[in-house]
Amino acid sequence: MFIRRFGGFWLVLGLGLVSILTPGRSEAEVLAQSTFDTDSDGWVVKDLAYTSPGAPPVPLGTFNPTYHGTGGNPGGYLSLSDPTGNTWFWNAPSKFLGNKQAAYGGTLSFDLAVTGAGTPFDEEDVILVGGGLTLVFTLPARPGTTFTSYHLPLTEAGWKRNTRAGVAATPSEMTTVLGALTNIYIRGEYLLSLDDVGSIDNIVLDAPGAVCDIQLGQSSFQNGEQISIQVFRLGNQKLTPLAIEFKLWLEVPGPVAVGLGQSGADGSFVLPAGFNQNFGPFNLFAVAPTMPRGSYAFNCRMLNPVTGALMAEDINSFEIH
Ligand SMILES: [Ca+2]
Ligand SMILES: [Ca+2]
Repeated sequence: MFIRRFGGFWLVLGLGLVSILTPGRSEAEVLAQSTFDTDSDGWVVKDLAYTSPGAPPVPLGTFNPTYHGTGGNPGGYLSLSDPTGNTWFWNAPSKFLGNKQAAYGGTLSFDLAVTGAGTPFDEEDVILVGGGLTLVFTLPARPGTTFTSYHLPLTEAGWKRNTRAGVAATPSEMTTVLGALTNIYIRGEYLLSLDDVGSIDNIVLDAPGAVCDIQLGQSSFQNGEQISIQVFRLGNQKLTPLAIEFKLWLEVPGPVAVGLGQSGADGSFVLPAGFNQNFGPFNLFAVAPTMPRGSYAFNCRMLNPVTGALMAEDINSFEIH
């Protein structure tokens, strides 16, 4: 039944129905987030030991990052120029800490960018400390020079004890850490040189819920290039089936957005418990000379079909030059 519904959704995608929608940011299921709209939101940088931060890490120094009001993904973001020969990490403020057991089964998301000419090096990428335990996670790929989005599962999957070569974490260890979080460290430095700059935006700690995750292959496109969608993930992290109303749309230069698909307003679009599928990669369309130049966005949103409450959203801006 789900597959049939999803097939119907793609049929709608092909028809290209037009509607007007205004994007916003999701607050649903969010336990804590920093999007840096006005300031650094309490984030600081901690220098940890190179080549091993320790378990738990012992910070060697504290630095205040630079706040930028524009140039983020979108809006404001933070950056830091490599200050020392140690390895520096973003250090979460108190609203991300304490008892966050509700995040078990959910997601820790953030966007990172790194510039510089040095040789990349490996170290623990994300470190959770709490309840007498240290759990670490290795990112699937290093950040690029433009913002790269990461979505880490807050189950035991992929997490190790103490070091990135450590034993696999257990479910009870993850719930223990999440129940008494004292630190979340996210590595900001990936290059051995001292010319590197790391940036961060959109840190979000989510309780389990609906997932729509879109990731584009690049952020700007020219004539003849395909708008490539690398990741198009739909999911339900809950332990029970979840009815959603799904919307997919394209923002184009000008006031009118193009609806590409919607499904489930009648409650008939149900994601099975634990559903997690990436329908990408695929190409959205090729850039033609007749298309308006400017800012576009390819976006998805999931709503509660009864109340209309926002359950998940992903806004992905790109430019056509
Ligand atoms: Ca931002
Ligand atoms: Ca460096």
